[in-house]
Amino acid sequence: KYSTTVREENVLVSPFTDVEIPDLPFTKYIFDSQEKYGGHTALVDGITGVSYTHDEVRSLCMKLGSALTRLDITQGDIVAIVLPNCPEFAFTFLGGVSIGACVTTINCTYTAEEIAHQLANSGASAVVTNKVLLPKIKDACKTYKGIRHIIVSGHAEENLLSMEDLLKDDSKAFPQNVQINPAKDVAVLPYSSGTTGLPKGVMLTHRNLVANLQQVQHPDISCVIPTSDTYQEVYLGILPFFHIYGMIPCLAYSLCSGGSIVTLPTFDPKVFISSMKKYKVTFLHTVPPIINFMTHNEHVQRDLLSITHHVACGAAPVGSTLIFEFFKKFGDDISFQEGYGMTESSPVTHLTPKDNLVVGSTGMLIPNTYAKIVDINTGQSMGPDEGKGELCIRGPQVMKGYYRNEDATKNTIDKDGWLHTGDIARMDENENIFIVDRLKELIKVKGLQVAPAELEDLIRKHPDVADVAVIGLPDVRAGEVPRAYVVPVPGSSITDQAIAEFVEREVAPHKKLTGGVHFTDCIPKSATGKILRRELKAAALA
Ligand code: 4UV
Repeated sequence: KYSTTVREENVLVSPFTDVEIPDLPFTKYIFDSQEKYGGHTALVDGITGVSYTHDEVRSLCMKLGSALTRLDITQGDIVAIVLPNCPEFAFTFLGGVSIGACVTTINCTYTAEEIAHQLANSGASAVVTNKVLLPKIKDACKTYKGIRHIIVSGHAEENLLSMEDLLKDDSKAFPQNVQINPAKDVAVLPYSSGTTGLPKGVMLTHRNLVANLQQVQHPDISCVIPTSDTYQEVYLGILPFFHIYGMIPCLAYSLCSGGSIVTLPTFDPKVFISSMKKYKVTFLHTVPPIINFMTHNEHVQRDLLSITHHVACGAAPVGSTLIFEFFKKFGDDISFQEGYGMTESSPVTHLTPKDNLVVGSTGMLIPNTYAKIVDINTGQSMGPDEGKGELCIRGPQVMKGYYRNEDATKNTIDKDGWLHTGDIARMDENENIFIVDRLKELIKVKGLQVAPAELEDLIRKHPDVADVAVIGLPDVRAGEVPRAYVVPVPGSSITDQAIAEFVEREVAPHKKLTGGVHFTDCIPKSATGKILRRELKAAALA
């Protein structure tokens, strides 16, 4: 429709010099980096205080890789991890990927049904979990029969495999000659609903992940103080490792840059505050609800950040007002950085440059990355200050595609390699990006994804429901919350509470209909039957 020159005219190029992307498997990249930091602490279990050095982490990952190999888990197998943040998550994650298997990470607050769905969709052959979550996994395995091994951390039952035993492996079965093609082979398979529909497996190759780690280490962007004999960054691993933000910018970055990461399984305000102090956290990754909590909670005092030199925030809009309030409370000498990206881009595409925060902007393109802002009606790419449009991204961190879903892949990555983010952005004259709206259906609750289509499919199963639409509404604490509009079947006396409870029983807590259930006569739809969510949202906000 548009000539190449026109299409390419308004392509934005990163202002930073390109970085080199080593042609290495993801885990070799991490393990090689770790060699430099051998005796430094790498992982600390924030609850038990048990810690591991970088040398120990590498060795335990290889033991796990060897043990998985003995279990006949090999290149191409899918290993599912259903664990809260803990050192064992890292051992399994890197151990599995290092032998050429692909790891799919599952939200550990999911119900058995939700877990079964991801296990089945990914075709997982092994699952790693802990004692507490085991009953849910067993239930999930009644629905999905493809699991050959369940590995349990924390004293397994006799007939199951114990993580502790696997970690005693002598490493001798670790496959030395596994051939990984970094550009083609998929290392991790996190799930995302993308711009529409149900959650899909996002195929991130070894190269995608190595690229993103290299890109964010560019000296004009990275706020990390290098590890030395006298200094080491201490990160708080509070964002879930199953989500791309916790997995790559937090966990993997810490490991490859010689940091120490303290793992916490859930966000508990008291434990968060005490761990910040106890472990002397220097570098804090957050999502907007954590910034909101720190800014407005009376138990959080200014001195909580006395050791912390940097706070990063991303995964959802943080808002200028909150940032200014945050600075007012904690002082504006703290370095604050906002990041933007998606699971489909490994995740980072934009970061605010070091010492150059433009409040409200999610920053500039990171190295080796290109962007354009496309008019949603004409498809024409626009220049700075020409208005808002859909943000599209090209770069080495863009996923290979959605797993076993060519249609969704084609609808998201166009033939020229542009990833259509489904986010509406504008740009200022200095090429800072501002995310101003979301074109896609996605709802973000505390930075985590909720796919309206998934909740609609579930609610439609209720015998009293004739039709339904789910939208996200703004919420001070969670960022957004899901609300359902329901058309009851004629003559039904179903209550809003009954529907909310029906949903609550079937989904993870962050997907609950906290935004309420509203009854209506009809759901607004386009001529092709697509739910007009924007109309519902506009009416709700009006
Ligand atoms: O797929 P996902 O769940 O991925 C993420 C990624 C979080 C990141 C990425 C890069 C960082 O440097 C970082 O600190 C955190 O959450 O959801 C992707 C969608 O989340 C919204 C946007 O709608 C994406 O398409 N989103 C992510 N970051 C921002 C954001 C942001 N800074 N501001 C507004 N919306």
